Amino acid sequence: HLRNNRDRFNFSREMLSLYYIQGSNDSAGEPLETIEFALKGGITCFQYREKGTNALEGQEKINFAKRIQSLCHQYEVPFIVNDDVELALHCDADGIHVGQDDTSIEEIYPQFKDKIIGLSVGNKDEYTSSKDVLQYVDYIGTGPVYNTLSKHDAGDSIGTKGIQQMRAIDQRMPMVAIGGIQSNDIQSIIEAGADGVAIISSISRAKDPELATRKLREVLNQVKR
Ligand code: TZP
Ligand code: MG
Repeated sequence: HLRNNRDRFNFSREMLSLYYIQGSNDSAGEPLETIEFALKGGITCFQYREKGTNALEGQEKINFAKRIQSLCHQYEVPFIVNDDVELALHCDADGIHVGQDDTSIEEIYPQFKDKIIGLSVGNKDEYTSSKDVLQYVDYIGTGPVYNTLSKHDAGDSIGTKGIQQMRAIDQRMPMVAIGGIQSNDIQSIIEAGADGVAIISSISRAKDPELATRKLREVLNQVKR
């Protein structure tokens, strides 16, 4: 079945390898510039996640999203919107990512038939309760693997054990690991069965985000060979 945005980004699990997430207030440096550094460094997917204090809203959010989107497309990287169904449709984003407490997959699926759909599934229990909708989902985000400073309500960290458990329950579902991940963690996370790593701060708050991205990418290339 064709589950892509006008054939532009045919979803593949390789897309999850180095999945970068950022909003307007996650970066040490200028937000859009930081995203461009990450794109230059070799991220394989981008998610626009606008949260926290001073989060952009309304037209400002739309304008920022569009600037990011066109940057992503210059680098041929899919642009996925977190949570905001209206924004994703308005921008004609390549996909949407929702959490367990966001708009339900049943509700969004009909509007996102030609787009990538990601769902946060943090642990075994969430997997069980999401079972019915997984048929509509292209990938799951699992974590937090480690402690994170980037999400206040992230819940208990599951470690690589948690990733392993999730992979044992479902051998096929494309899965990206998230939460406190740094380059040293990548090998064990991939060996535990994740297809890739989703990262905010170890890129966005790095002294040199492009170099940090390159290093993460190098490790992934080595480990996934
Ligand atoms: N969901 C679970 S942990 C997390 C999200 C959005 C934050 C990940 O950010 P970081 O800085 O890579 O820990
Ligand atoms: Mg959410």
